[in-house]
Amino acid sequence: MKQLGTRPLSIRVTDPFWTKYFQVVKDVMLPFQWDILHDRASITIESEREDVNIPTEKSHVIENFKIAAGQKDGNHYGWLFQDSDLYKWIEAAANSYHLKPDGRLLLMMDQCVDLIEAAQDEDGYLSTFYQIEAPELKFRRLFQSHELYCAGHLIEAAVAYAKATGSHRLLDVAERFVTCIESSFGPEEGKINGADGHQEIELALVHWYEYTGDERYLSLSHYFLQIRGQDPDFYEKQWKENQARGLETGPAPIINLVYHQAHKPVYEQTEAQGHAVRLVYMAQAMAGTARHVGDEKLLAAAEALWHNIVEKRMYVTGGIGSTVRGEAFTFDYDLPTDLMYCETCAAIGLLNFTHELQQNENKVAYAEVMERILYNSMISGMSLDGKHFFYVNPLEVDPEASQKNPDKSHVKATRPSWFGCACCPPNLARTIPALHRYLYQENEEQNILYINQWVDSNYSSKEMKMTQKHDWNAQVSTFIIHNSKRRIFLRIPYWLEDVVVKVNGQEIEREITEGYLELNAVSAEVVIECSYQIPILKWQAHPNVKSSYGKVAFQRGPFIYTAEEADNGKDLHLFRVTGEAQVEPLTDPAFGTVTSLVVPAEKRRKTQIALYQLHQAPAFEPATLRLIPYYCWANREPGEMRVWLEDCEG
Ligand code: FUB
Ligand code: ZN
Repeated sequence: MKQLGTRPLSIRVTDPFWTKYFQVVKDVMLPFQWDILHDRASITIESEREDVNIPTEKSHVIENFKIAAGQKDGNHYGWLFQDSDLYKWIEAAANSYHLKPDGRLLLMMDQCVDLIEAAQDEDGYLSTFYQIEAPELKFRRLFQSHELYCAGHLIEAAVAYAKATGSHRLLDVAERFVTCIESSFGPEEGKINGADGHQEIELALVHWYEYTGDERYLSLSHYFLQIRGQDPDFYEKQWKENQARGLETGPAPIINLVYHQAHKPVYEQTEAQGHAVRLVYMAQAMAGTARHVGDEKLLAAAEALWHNIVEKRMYVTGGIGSTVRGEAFTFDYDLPTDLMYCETCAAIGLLNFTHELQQNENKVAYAEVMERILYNSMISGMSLDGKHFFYVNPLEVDPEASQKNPDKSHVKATRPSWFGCACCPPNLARTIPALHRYLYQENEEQNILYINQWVDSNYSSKEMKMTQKHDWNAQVSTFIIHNSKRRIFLRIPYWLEDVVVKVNGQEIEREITEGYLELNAVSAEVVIECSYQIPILKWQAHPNVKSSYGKVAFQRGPFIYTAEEADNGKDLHLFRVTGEAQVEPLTDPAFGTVTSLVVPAEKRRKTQIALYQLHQAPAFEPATLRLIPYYCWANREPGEMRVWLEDCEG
């Protein structure tokens, strides 16, 4: 492989809100997760939902690799995709290292690479479960095997590691695995003509192509997307073939094709159905592959999926997945707030899918959805100490119901340290230090730089340099642009009002077109200063959203707000909002100082004793509700939480 080397970052995030998270990832999450992967952390691993089959005894990830490498004896432990926890950890470490090189991190990553190299089979195959437990079933149980899912995470880790360190060692491992995959999959006689039950390799191949320019990876991604759902019987046929060969396959599986998005060709999938993470990973790959190969039909299908999600199936927090059954989408406007799934990985998947579409065509709607996820459904997935995580991100919690109603066993009131299925924590660790990806969008053909997110950062390219800095208390933002050869489109967030823009001290009056202000910044240094108000916004849901209709959800800046028992006492369902909210700083050891909202409300008196009584007019007492940013919830003592509040105007 030709040496491509490191990729210096052209964007540096300096924002205090986010740099605090980068620090937590580097100083806390990476070492903490490292210890867990090595089974030396004293933590309790929890089931993500009530299910005795979830492996919660240990992680065993490193052990699995050691056993596969022949360095130890033993059995595989954990999910079929346990390997992906290590790949995601490496990607997280590489992304962190890219922000700031660190000798210790490099050593830890290199140690992982040594182990992965050692575990790889001669022919390039790599999946510790199958290597240890069932070599005869390699690539023969694709509906559930996750072999290509893990290959995808290996590729993503390898690309991140190469970009950050310049070393191609892990890419070489990935290359050997992909060569093995290419020789096993394809339309040719004797090969497997189908795709993995969990999409991931497709999007990773797109990243690999973008790093190397090698079209082989793009073709393979295109192939896996094109073959998906072409033969709905593919997985069943594989199983029957195994049986015919006398292979130990276990009882006949029930294969839900919709869950795997394998019920019809991806070109025809315009509604988000099935497992949410799988869907968004697939859609991300569709958008990326389509862009590079010029497959317009594929792009149109990806766009249709995106519209269906954000217009009919996304929570106000940016979360997706309405049911625990199959961790899946359900139907339009079905957005229950207390039973939902809203997996952290699904939020990250939608972020990346949206970002992929943004690279096809910059649109303000994409920037807004990415922002909604980043500040809400994504970071709510972790506690501020970096050692506790949510898999499921609810919009309404009653801890007693979570404990005693088995249908709500997935809706946790506190963040566990780790899960039997640990997909989410390392997903957060790899995404947070990659924040810079989502801030700007270049359009070379039209010579435009879009400033999509208002995040303190420095941007530099051969066409220009710029710095953006925000003082949210003073309500002033400054963008300093040097020597721009680009046209600049500055997104004016919908959550600002009375925006006054000055260019080099001169107020300008220009129309905001489709969410952006076009700026002329050709001279040596242009200083753009924006002053504004940050109003408190209220959201209402479409009348078809039965769970939230008639209620109100608050937002200020990019943050959705929520009420917690810690500030308001119990029975949040008995409050109703009566007036306009005010901002008030709130300091708590759990989250430092944040802007809280104080909302005039009234609380229904609980005078009724009988379970049912003939209707009487309710009595209310005056009250106030204090709301905190949603991402801060569950950092204090466990209690009720509620995003959508009863509204007396509802
Ligand atoms: O199957 C691998 C990962 O585990 C999925 O992406 C998550 O939803 C979790 O089920
Ligand atoms: Zn997850």
